[in-house]
Amino acid sequence: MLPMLAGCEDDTGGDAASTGGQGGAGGEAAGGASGADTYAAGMTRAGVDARLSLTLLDAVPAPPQRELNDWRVRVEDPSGVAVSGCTLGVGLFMPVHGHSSTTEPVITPAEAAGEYRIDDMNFFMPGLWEITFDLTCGAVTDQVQFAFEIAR
Ligand SMILES: [Cu+2]
Repeated sequence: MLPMLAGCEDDTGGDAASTGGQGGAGGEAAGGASGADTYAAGMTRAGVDARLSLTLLDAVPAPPQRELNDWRVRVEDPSGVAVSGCTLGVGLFMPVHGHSSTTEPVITPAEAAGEYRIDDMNFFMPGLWEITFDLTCGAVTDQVQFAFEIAR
């Protein structure tokens, strides 16, 4: 564990610089009080520009938990048709603490159209994590965000 991350474990310091103010761009269909999504296999989230959508086909473990997580996702157009040949970027971020993850997820195209495996997403501490997908399918781009509360 990196020393700089140790401070994240407690939020008791009232004078800790408030880094709030970002996030919240996509808050539709939020389930929890903290803006967290409620995991369900097959849940679909529209992109911020409504040009592409992403379905979270399944997550292992489910619901998402601490340490390494493997997801399977499918890129779709707004009518739900799978879109092939896309490039995905995946970002993991803790908005409350202002830091990302320590490792890069591994993204692998799957055999089925529009499907990708996202392996080794490391939610290394409990709390709210935002998972942001940058999708590029030819000339069409969009961004899809999920947010899950990771338990201790
Ligand atoms: Cu943190």
